[in-house]
Amino acid sequence: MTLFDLTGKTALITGSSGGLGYAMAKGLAEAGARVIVHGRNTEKLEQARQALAEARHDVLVTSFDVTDEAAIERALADLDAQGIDIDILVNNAGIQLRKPLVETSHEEWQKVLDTNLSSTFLMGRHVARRMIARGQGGKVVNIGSLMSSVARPTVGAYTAAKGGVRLITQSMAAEWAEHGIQANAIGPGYMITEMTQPLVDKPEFNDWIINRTPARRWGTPDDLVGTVVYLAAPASNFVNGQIIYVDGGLLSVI
Ligand code: GCO
Ligand code: CA
Repeated sequence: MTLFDLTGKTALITGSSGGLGYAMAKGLAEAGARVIVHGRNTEKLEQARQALAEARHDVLVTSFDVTDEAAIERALADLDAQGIDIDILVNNAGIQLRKPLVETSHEEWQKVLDTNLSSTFLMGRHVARRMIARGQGGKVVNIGSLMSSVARPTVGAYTAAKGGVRLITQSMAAEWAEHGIQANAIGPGYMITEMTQPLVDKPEFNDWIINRTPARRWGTPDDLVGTVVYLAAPASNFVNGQIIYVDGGLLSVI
């Protein structure tokens, strides 16, 4: 088994019918994993499945609300019934809300925290219980953000949630490392996706990113592939509770 070979492993990536999630699913498949693509939009999900199947990858799909624990349990029970074990869980599903805190309603706050943070707890809880029972270890990769450690105006709920992703990752490491499970996080910088396209289209924001990022460019979803394969592979078997920022150097330079 080479350090980066995922052959024989099954990876479930939440929110993977497009954007960062799809790029990570494709990268994990290219490293040999069977991938379970997840999303709520069945049309986008089918397109993702077809694209991966045409590239001759072993791909399955599943669709459920990551904030609905009963739906999660049903989806995982369905995989159990097919004898499918999840070896690698990538908690990627998330939403953004760009609004000043003083204008953010409690409902809006709750939805962002549920989708971006509670989902990671719920998926982690139900998958780790299976990994621990199976006794073969496993990998959990939680997708945080630059906002797991720094803030900017108007993304307060998202930032609080992504800060929580960083610390729930450390909590997972604290409790699950002894079971051979490595739980780590990735903190994507400013990557071009549907979520950030409105920012790319704003000349003043785009200029700020180019000048503020040492690499002088936006990231692309493919910039995450190497890091997610590393954290899903034997190469990271003694790495736990870490967050790796894939941000072109932005966080390291004032
Ligand atoms: C924003 C962006 C960021 C990025 C990403 C950066 O409005 O500032 O949406 O939050 O999405 O999370 O790491
Ligand atoms: Ca297996």
